[in-house]
Amino acid sequence: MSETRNEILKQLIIHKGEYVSGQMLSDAIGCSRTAVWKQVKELIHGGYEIESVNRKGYRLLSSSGQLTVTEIQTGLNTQTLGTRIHLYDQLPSTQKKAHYFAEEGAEEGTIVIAEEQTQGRGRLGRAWHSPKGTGIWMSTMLRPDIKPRQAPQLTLLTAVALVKAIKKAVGIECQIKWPNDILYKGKKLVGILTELQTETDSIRAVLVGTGLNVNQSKEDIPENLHDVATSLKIIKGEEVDRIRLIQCILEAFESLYLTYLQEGFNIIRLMWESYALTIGQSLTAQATNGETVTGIAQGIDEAGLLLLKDEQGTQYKVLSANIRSV
Ligand code: BT5
Repeated sequence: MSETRNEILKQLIIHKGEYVSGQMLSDAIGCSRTAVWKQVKELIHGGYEIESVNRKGYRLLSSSGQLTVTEIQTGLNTQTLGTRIHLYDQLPSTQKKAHYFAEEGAEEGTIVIAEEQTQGRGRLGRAWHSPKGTGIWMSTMLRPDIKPRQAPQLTLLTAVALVKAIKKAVGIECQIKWPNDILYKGKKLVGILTELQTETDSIRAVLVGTGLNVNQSKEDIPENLHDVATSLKIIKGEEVDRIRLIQCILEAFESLYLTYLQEGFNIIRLMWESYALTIGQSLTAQATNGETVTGIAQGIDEAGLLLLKDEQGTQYKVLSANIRSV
């Protein structure tokens, strides 16, 4: 998008619902009123609904439905998260791109978003279905001063942030299935993938990938996922504003992340447990000592590992990758 068009869009978003005069726009941006009109026409052509009334000016009625960095950043209430957003129409995977930026020395809080992923990835080499224009396929790059073994805590923090943001933006209450799924009525709405770049015993970067199904209709979900996946649109019965949702996610995430860095994991752990579906359930998993155990999930420990108690009352710790069945 041209610089002028971007600036006009920004002004219209800041004054959403109000008229902004052509004169005001041309003064603010430093171009002629004819140039303003030309750019407004381009915005309309791009899918924005903009009303133009003689002597009053222009009024933004609705967005194009596509993501733009300008719209995400306008009105975003964060300090660092989202100040650097790399947005693409299509990528193999936002995680892959975020790894690249991390290696290039990108600053903490750098975000990568794609409208579509052709090789979206889940854990353990699994695929993540990421169709065009319907989801939030996003990776966040962090550089926390923590040990690699503490990294699972960030997956749990992300899950809490997502649950809070979805509640705030859409009014839907979801639950967390340990460690990285957010479910609504048993169907998966969000998947989280946390990857690390490490150096001996320290972290160079954490890449937190979030895949959130937003505006898929039932037909957009592949048949093999029909029984396990859902989207906010399917739940609400109407389209959801992805821009507002991204803003809420970034704000919730940053707020929890700052709390985590200042006060430690315990407060996040308690929030996580209050949303967790897994607690009290029976499951089979490989414990950190290598044994396969079946037991009842008790909670999570201070490192973010799941605590499982078997029938004999022995307690085991379980890493996220090692749940066999629930
Ligand atoms: C996850 O893996 O749940 C982590 C998914 C992370 C995706 C994001 S999108 C942005 C960033 N860039 C990437 O390339 N990845 C991250 P896992 O727990 O392994 O779950 C994967 C399983 O979920 C698959 O095997 C399917 O069964 C199911 N699945 C695939 N696509 C789905 C979707 N869109 N919605 C719900 N379930 C899905």
